[in-house]
Amino acid sequence: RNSRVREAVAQGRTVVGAWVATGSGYVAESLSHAGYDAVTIDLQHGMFGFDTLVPLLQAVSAGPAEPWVRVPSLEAATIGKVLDAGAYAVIGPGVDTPQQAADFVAALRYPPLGRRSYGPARAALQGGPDYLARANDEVMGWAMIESAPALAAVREIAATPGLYGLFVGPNDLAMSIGVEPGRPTPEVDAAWAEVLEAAHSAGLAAGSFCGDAATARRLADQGYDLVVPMNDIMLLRAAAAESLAVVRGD
Ligand code: 3PY
Ligand code: MG
Repeated sequence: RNSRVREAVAQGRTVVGAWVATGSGYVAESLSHAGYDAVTIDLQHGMFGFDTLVPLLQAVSAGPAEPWVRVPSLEAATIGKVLDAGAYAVIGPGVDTPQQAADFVAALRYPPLGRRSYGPARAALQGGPDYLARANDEVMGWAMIESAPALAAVREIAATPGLYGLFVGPNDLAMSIGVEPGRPTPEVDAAWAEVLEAAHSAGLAAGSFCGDAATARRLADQGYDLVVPMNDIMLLRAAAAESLAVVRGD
């Protein structure tokens, strides 16, 4: 089937993503049913290995959200494998140079546009009999902008043919530019504005991970097309802290 997220972004709606770091199929399934547009399985910082990926994608596909994956690195073999496993979008961490962006896109696309190897496996089950014909146009590649060099090259990275969007990793970005991660700072605010501008002037979508819902709301109001307010364990911890505070009254 076609990507509904692509259609929503094309219509100017901000899409909201969930993010799975726990490796629990039950959590992935529940988040898919919770109203998010996409659920990203995080193979970079998630507490599970590659063999858990397929059941997690199946769990997401049991609900209405689109199954996405953040890969652990920009290695082409892993990117090809998560696409074969059925990811509609791949979020590539640490895209710091235009060359890395070009290699990332090449890994996402079949020849003649790229170097993805044939073997669509689960992707063809989900995508249908015309998957091969549509894959190069449908698969979304999000390049993560999360370092000072990436920020310095953001316009050249945004000019990469075939890239779908830029996705900010605010924590790595904060550390790279020398400010404390995990809380809003003027430096990261300025970077968010810069990435948004670079993405939109190149015709790309702009997305970001966010440490809390209020930040996600703020970025959506600024024009971000995709916001991811927290991962599953952050949501659970926040709800646990809130519950304990009510119960204990402290
Ligand atoms: C970051 O903030 O660096 C991220 O990669 C978000 O997951
Ligand atoms: Mg990061």
